Amino acid sequence: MQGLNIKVERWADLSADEKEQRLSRPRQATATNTQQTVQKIIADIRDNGDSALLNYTRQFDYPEATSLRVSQQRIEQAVNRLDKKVAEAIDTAYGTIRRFHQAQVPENLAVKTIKGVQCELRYAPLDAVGLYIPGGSATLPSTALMLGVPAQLAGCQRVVLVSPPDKSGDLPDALLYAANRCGITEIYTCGGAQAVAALAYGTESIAPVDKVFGPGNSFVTEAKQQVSNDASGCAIDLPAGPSELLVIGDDTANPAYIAADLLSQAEHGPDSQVILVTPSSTLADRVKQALIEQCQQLQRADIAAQALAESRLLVVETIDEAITISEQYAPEHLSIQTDNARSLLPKLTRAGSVFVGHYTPESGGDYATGTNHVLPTYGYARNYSSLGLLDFYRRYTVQEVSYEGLATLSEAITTLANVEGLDAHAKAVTIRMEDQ
Ligand code: HSO
Ligand code: ZN
Repeated sequence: MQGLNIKVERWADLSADEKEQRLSRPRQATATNTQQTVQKIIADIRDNGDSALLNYTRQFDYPEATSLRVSQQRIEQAVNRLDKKVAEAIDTAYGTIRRFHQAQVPENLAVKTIKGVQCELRYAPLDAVGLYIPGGSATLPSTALMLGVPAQLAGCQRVVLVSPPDKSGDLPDALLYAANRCGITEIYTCGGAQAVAALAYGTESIAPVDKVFGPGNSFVTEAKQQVSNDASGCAIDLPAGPSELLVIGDDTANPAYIAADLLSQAEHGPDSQVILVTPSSTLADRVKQALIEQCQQLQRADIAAQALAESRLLVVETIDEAITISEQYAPEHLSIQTDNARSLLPKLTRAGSVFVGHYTPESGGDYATGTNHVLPTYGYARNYSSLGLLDFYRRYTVQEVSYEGLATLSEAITTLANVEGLDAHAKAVTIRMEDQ
């Protein structure tokens, strides 16, 4: 493709500033007033409920919107008429995602920390969860599975799915099929900050939820941030941003495979970022060539080309240097296409999801290997976890102490209470000890 702006750079030739710049995320196309806009939308939903929600839906998504809830009849229609092949693909993905997440079901545990003292860790599913599925240029039934399967396995009592309506006011059959597969019956056609606000605070027709999950544009992300900072709002999963992929490759890698992987993330949006780090300058040159050849054949060539403009092909001295760069960048997705790729795993932990070897395309994890595709972006892989079943639970503790146990601990408790100048704390122990 002419004008495809991508160059191979030798890491050692870059200055410290240039190195930092190459590993910085593309600036978010977030308008400075996003924060205020979202604030206003949230306030409006809190004050005016459904009527505000419908107004925004008419303004941003579907001018004729008059209702929000997707009827059971419409869900059944989608289930019955969905193309068989698509239904089977969703069923396959449902199966693998379910198997991987089923294995994550937590077990309560009990420990005797000292004679007569039992401490327990218990898990309870969140009561009500809201799943946000973005609309826009690509419809994402796969995201409905990534959120719906763990919500179903955890046993959340209420699972609400929201997604902005398309130009005809509808949601895609495949999305409704995937939701139905996960046992979701409460589905609303609304999106954006207004949908997040409705989930967090409730409206006449949507009862509030305890936690909102799912990716979205900068307005959705900002709304999630704001409702989670408010004690009367709700919890959120993780800050999600534009898609990212970092590939570490060596001479054993196939440049066409790597180019295909880089493009698979680049096609998500103009702000996606894809990076190759390799000790082989031959590989870097070939990947560049393959990117040019493959990009022009894509339906979303324009989007991918824009993302490639902010992407990097970096030539380093050694695989260890590639590892250091990856750990510093902390990509959402990390693909290792080297000889004996698995042997690098112990050194590569800062990534949302890792794809090992030449036959593990990143898109496999997006759809059907079984791992979750809701992952920390923007470097959050340094301190946030990938979405998993546990995110749909609350964890809390229980303790039970016998007279004997309290006698053993009384000295420690009362001493610490006195150190902190908290008499009543000490007294709550001594009063019991004096009793016998
Ligand atoms: N790669 C995306 C998830 C996705 N891909 C959905 C295709 N559909 C997460 O970064
Ligand atoms: Zn993807």
